[in-house]
Amino acid sequence: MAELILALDVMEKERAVSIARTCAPNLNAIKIGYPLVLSAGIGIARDLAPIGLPLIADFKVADIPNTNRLIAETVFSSGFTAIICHAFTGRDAVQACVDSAHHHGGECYVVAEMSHPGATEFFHGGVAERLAQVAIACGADGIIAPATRPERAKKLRSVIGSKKIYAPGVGPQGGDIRAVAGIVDGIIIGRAIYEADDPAAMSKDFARICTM
Ligand code: NUP
Repeated sequence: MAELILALDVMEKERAVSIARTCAPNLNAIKIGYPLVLSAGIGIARDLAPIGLPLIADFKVADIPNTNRLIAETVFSSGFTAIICHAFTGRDAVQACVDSAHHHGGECYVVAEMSHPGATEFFHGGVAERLAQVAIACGADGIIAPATRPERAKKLRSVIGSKKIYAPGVGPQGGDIRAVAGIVDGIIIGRAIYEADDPAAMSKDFARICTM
């Protein structure tokens, strides 16, 4: 059984809140990234808070430890409950995000391998496995692995054990939810839900598959 996480990459605040509200009964969390935060402001976390779902800040934080810490502090004091960071920056930089997250009672997820086709240019030859190991060494709560490559999610499962795997890439990126739902802990879905004629009905369908 996997969680369903809505990737809310909608640019208008009112539309974002409305879609989140209507899909909420079928969701386990909402993921917000640069598109919505840059257009609506970081206060979007407070606008979405009444819905009562965990809010994941997908900022793929990738800076020096002090800057990562400053970003993470802002994320958590703005009302988010989890943050996503990169790990190619090294263990100290990831640790800054994990420490800040845990200090605030939140979670930190580390990108192990990305879902788009170009990701294989650098994420190959054991790189993702090493990034997943950094996540474990830092005490992160889980990793991001591609729903577009279920065999890779499976391989990364063998590296991270019972830590969580959240997987984006279902729908327009080509991933099939049925192929990954049994492997990962959460499926991240954006366009296939928020661009649907009926986002609530579509999220309900995905949620049903997640629980099968
Ligand atoms: O490897 C990744 N792939 C990916 O698509 C890591 C991500 N964080 N994402 C995000 O997941 C991406 O930025 C978007 O917010 C969401 C997928 O959206 P969609 O393809 O379902 O619309």
